[in-house]
Amino acid sequence: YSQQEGGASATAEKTKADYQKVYNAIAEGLEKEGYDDGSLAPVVLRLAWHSSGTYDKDTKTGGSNYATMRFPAEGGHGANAGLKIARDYMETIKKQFPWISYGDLWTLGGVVAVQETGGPVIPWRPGRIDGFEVNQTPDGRLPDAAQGAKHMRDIFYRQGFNDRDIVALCGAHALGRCHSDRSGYEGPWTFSPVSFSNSFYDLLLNDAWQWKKWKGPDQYEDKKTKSLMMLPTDMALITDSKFKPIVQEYAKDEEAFFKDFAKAFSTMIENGVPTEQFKTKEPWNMESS
Ligand code: ZEM
Repeated sequence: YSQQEGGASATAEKTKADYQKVYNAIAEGLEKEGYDDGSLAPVVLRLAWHSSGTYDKDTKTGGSNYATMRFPAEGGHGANAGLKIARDYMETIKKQFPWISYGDLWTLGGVVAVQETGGPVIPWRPGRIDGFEVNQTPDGRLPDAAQGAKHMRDIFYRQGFNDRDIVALCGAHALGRCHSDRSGYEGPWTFSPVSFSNSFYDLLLNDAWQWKKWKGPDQYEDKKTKSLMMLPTDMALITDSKFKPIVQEYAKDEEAFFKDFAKAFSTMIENGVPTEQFKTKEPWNMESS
């Protein structure tokens, strides 16, 4: 790739300013008229999460290090349906900055998506390397929305998270929507799906929810407008007696949610990356545009 920008200096040490340029390029292209709610931010965030959430702390496999969703087997896992849209968008950024690894690119995309939709600053640093097909993780490491609290704990404890982290991370459902042609589920969680806020918790607690009557998978709809949705796993956050008080706290205190989300998500996108691979000792706060 010697003709490309960065080609001549492909081996030179990159600085925070170089990564800020990548951040800015990702941010610039997120808006997309006619696509969903007008932004690629939600699906780009979902790519960062699904590329990181495969981590297993016991075997130290999975996680964002090797970006193995590039390969057909992992890319084809049911949970990853629809994420090609985000990977294709990221490929346009990779063309401009060929020196960045896919793992760094995709996790930085998650940071951009959160920050540019009004969420907290997510500490991030580079150092992930591109892996091989042999590094792919087996299917089944990501959560199944049809299940409940026990399954959520199984999946997130495996990644080293606790109950508070689980509740905070699930608040990302303030962003985006479900697509019947991807997961089978349908609809957004909030009235402002391109704005990162604590409104997921507020709606979950304070709206009345009922089972949606339809041919699709079991999901909830709000009684009042029937335009919002909750997954069975979302509902488990208020039926489980340990999760519920945390939902109540975040519904009242957006600052507490932002702080806890930033910490948990920053950890999630570093899981599985050997410490010595990171190019800086401390993560950076990238500037929002
Ligand atoms: Zn989600 N998520 N997620 N999630 N997610 C969907 C969409 C999005 C679960 C889940 O099954 C689903 C986290 C946790 C969990 C986002 C971010 C994060 C969809 C809809 C499903 C079914 C996919 C579709 O049809 O397009 C389950 C079961 C979870 C935990 C128990 C965590 C953690 C996230 C980030 C930190 C985002 C942003 C979306 C919206 C994607 C889009 O395209 O709009």
